Amino acid sequence: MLIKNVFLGLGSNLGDRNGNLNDAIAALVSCDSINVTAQSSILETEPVGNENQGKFLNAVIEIETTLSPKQLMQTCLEIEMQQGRVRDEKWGPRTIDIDILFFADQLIQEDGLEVPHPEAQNRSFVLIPLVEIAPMMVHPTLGVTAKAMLHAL
Ligand code: GSY
Repeated sequence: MLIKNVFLGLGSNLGDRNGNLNDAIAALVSCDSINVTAQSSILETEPVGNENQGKFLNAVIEIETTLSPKQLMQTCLEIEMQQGRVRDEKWGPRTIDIDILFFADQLIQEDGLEVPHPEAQNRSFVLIPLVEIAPMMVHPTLGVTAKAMLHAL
């Protein structure tokens, strides 16, 4: 089944940050089971969590997919690994991070996967690019638009 209104957040603060984001998007585009339907601008953001690291480049993309949430998470992890992501420090620097922010209006709580992303509404590096591509999308549990979430920050 094709699921629309799926949003992914991408971030990089190591190496060729712009290249890392574009490579990750190209890898997602090349998946038969994923159709990228919108892509935000890339913006530079101050690090959140551990401030003692370099600035990030962030973007949000909208996709439609036939993958399940777990399969999509696995695909994102594989792309991260292909791009040399080492998962060591929780809030540490990373070549590429791909988070599932929203999977249509589905609520998912499985080991290693929580959707909607529990911090999405608190992060301007998520909300600014999200509002650029989908200002009127509604958070499935908070019941407010992306635009309203950004306004509330
Ligand atoms: O959660 C994503 C990784 N990450 C980021 C990020 O992508 N952007 C900014 N600005 N700060 C971050 N802290 C972490 S962890």
